[in-house]
Amino acid sequence: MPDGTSVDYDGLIPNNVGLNDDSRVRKALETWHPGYIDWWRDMGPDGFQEALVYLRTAVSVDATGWAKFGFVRMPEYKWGILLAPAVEERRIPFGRHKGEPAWQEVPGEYRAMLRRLLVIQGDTEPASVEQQRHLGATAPSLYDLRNLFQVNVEEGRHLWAMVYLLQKYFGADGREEAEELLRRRSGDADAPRMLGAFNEATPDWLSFFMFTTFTDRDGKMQLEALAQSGFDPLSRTCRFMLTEEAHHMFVGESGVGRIIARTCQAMKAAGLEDAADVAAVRRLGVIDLPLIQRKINLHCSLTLDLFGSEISTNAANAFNASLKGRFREARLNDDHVLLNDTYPVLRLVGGAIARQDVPALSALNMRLRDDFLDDVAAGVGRWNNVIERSGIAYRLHLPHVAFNRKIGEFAGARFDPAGQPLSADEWGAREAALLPSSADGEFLASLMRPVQEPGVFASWIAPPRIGIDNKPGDFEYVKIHE
Ligand code: BYC
Ligand code: FE
Ligand code: FE
Repeated sequence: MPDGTSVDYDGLIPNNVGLNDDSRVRKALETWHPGYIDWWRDMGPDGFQEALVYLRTAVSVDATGWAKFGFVRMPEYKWGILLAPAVEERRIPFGRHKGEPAWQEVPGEYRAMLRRLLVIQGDTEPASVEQQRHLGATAPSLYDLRNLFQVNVEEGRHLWAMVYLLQKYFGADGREEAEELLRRRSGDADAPRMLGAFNEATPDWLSFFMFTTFTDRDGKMQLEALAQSGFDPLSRTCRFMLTEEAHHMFVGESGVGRIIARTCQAMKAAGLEDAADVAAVRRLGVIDLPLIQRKINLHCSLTLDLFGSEISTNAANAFNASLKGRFREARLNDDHVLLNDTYPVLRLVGGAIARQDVPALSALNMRLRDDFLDDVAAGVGRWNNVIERSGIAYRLHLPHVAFNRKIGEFAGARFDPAGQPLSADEWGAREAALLPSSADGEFLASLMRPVQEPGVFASWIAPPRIGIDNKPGDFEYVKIHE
């Protein structure tokens, strides 16, 4: 039996799940592999398949030193199946089965529910790669290009993680789902990805950094909730995915932070104090702060939709079944069963926003969304610190949860980012100031020019403080023409 930490790195599929001794699953995965590589070549980073990229690859699940860095052509990346080490005698931490030994097999009565969770999780991973596939052509530096590709190959690995669970534990159904995961396409009219935000375009690098700040952070929260699962293989898979996820959020948050820093620096150098003087700021070749606010409004509201409805029996059932827990379940001070608890939720009552206490089990999507908002608010606070240190009077805000929603209580209702109701006319008059407009898109497109000289950065973004893997500022992170 594999001990859960030693990784077999020599075969086609690096793994610490003992694939060598499991010929059924190994064959299923080896059969799936060529289709995955075809998908990666068709739908992965456009134009850079032959480039040598300085990537980290997971080679161990040891908390210290789990990755190694080196130049790799992306189609040759070693996508491995890696589970975090087993916790000995692990017991289920929540729900109806709280206290029972964690399951090593899927309980029959929960097959359908678990399969659905795995498929939805798996679907988002390749979707994000598809959404980001054209960004390489306009990367503001080789450093950023490399970070994009790092995120992309790891999202590819996250797809492998879910496909492994489907193939290992769901037989023929799992194999079919694994094929479907390669068939659906982000934004496709006939076979779209499953969740709304994963069918949106990622047209420019500000969008990419916002996506990795907000939407990858939904990934973090959902993985944290699934890492609690009574189904131990899922718990271990998600725990290891979370170590990679931290970098995705770093890419996003530091990317936006560097854009803000550059804007403030250029404004100061030009003696420009008024952030609202957008035309003057844009003439400096940097991105105005009000546009950054509009991108926050868009990406935050799209991401809030990913948490599902405020009141959800799906979420209650998944928790009751001990399949999907809460953020940091073990640190919460309650009975972890929640049959007698309530939780406050914002609802739409007679056109107005009202706070209501509802049964806690039905409000689990909200609870996770609240934890998400706390987490992301800290990031926005760090962006505001950058602005404040520059001496420019401007603050960025998260939009109200009722703003621009397509799922749940506030779907289709009109509220401004402060949570004030708007008439249809008022919305029409203010929309261009609240969400990115086509003129914003054209301006951003005009800035998106590739910079491929080592150590050089586009006009609109500051260099990072330190390099990846402590490399010097002029390190050639991507060798495009090798
Ligand atoms: N779009 O009971 P409700 C990541 C459907 S991101 C379309 O409120 P539930 C990543 C819903 O399916 C993390 N449909 O929802 C990030 C249901 O349909 P049925 C991904 C939606 O089930 C960046 C109906 O509406 N992982 O990893 O409680 C880069 C009623 O819904 C949407 C997960 O999401 C939507 N937004 O909650 C790469 C974890 N929302 O059943 C990767 C697994 C709801 O009536 N998924 N619907 O046909 C889940 O836990 C849940 O499925 C959700 C939805 C939280 C997504
Ligand atoms: Fe992921
Ligand atoms: Fe991610």
